[in-house]
Amino acid sequence: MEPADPIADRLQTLYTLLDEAGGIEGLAPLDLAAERTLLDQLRAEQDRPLRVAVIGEFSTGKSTFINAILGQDLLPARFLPTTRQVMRLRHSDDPPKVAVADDDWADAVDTGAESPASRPLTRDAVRELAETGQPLDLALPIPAPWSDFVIYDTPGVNDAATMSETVIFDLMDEVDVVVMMLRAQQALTASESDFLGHLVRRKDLDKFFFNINFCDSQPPEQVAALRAYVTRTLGELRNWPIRSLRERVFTCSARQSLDPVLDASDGSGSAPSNEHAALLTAVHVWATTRRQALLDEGADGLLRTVAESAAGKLTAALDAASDEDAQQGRAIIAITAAVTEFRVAIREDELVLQQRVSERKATLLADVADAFAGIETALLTWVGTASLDDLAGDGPAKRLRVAVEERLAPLLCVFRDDLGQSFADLDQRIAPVVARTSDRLQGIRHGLDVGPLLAGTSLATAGYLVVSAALPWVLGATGALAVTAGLASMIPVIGGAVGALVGAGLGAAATGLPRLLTGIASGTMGGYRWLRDLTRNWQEQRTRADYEAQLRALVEDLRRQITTRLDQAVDPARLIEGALTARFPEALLLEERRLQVARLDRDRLRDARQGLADLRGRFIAAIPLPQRRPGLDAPEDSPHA
Ligand SMILES: Nc1nc2c(ncn2[C@@H]2O[C@H](COP(=O)(O)OP(=O)(O)O)[C@@H](O)[C@H]2O)c(=O)[nH]1
Ligand SMILES: [Mg+2]
Repeated sequence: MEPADPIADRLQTLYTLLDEAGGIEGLAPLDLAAERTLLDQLRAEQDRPLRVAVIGEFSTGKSTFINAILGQDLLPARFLPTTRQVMRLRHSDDPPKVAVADDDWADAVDTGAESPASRPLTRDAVRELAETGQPLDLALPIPAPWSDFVIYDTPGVNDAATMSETVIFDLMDEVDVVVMMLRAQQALTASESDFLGHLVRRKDLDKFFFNINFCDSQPPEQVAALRAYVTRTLGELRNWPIRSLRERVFTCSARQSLDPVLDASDGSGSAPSNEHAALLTAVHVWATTRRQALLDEGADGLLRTVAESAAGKLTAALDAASDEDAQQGRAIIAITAAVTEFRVAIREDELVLQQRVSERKATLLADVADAFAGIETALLTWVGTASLDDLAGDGPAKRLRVAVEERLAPLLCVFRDDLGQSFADLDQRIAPVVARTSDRLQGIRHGLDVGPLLAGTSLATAGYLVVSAALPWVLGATGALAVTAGLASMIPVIGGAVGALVGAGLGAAATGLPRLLTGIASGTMGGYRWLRDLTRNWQEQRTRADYEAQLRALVEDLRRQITTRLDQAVDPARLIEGALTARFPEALLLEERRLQVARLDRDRLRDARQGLADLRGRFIAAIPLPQRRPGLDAPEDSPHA
């Protein structure tokens, strides 16, 4: 026993597989839109309501028959040909509505789409809209089991004015089952036979049921005879086996079926006739069974097509992935070989170029070193000889800059930017040196820093003056004391001599004092001047020397900076790369391609391949037919698995 809805299950499986196949990581998405469309069609076909068309010549009771199914006197039913267009009736739990249908009305029925111009369903509304002659779409509650059906009421097949034959002929193809109404009074008229003759040649009569209407107006034996006649005639017409035709020909009065229902709604009627119920059941069962059989049969083929086609695409993708993988591998080898070959080919050029660049660079660096030596000499010479005023201004900075520019610019015109940066650094660094030196030189120019020396000298002079002034007086006093003592000790000769000496000393002291004082004063002034000049010269020299040292350091710094920049800028490898690129652009392309290939994630590619192989196996397993093509039996057969 099969599961309840095998088609739905298989549909779901295939939808899931298609989803998985569409998004395998690491691989370009598979285009499975066509497969999905097929599944959608199958699902739509499975879900769509069955269709039954009621046909026959006018006034055979078609509308009445449908009204009996609906259980209400809804469709206009008269002896005049009232139904001039096809009317579709479909089940809806919403408030009943009627609308003029668009051209693509079959679609509107399948999707249940509402026409924007729909109106509440009343007999008057139907009558009114019927005047347009356009197909009408009626949505209303249809009693079970007919709620599964879309029911088509049609104009009479012999109603030439409406061109209804064409319409009905087309409709015949679209519906699942047809109920053809015949009239008991004139069953199988000439025109009906003609019509059926057409159908026999062109249409599938298997879906036809016949009802001999108006049987209420005939005695029962006549009804039985009529039925036998119709069955026999139809059998001859189409070579239908009479036995199966018996199950297709009914004798039910539409009027008699409808009236009791209508009456029943008043509470006074009875249920429709057995014959009516038998016809409806036969139509319903046959249509349902037949549709299921067609679906099963078609679904098998369709699901198989989808599964095989998807598996085929997966296989192709699998092959493509393997191919791509192999291709990338080959590309890597080829590119590596090409690059190597290319490098070998240009090796000589490269060496020559490298040699040339290195030589030029060495020359350049030597020239720069010379230039700097010249700059330094010129600058230091100038600092050694310049006046203090010149030194204290911004002369040194200017001179340095001018010297550097004069000597280096012609050498380094190519590296003007690098040079500019070095000069900017230089300006920044020389500024504080110049400022500091200037301050010190200003100090030397305006005053000597000899205060302590002067004070010491003054003190010594004063001491000397005091001592030199006091000495004669001390000597004199000593002489006087000696005279006094000599006189007193009676050594008059000695005393006299001493006294005379003292007296002479005193006299000499008295006369020499002014000259002594003048001599001391001029000696002190001379000493001061000598000391001052000595100190000033010494300080100036020291500052100049310091200045020179700093300038020398600056120049050296600049030299080092420029040399370094030069060294970096004149990089043989870079220059060679540039030159090679210009000469051999394909080398660059090859390198780029090689990088691209190297970036390919091999692992992801392998995972994706594995995923594809698994999925392909499951697709094949989902193919519903038991016998499978040998090549598709199992994923292990895959040469890539
Ligand atoms: N006596 C009788 N009258 C019927 C029967 N079926 C339909 N009629 C009447 O026949 C007329 C035409 O019916 P209608 O349904 O309009 O036929 P249509 O043109 O085929 O749709 C209406 O007046 C119906 O009442 C029936 O079985 N017995
Ligand atoms: Mg009608």
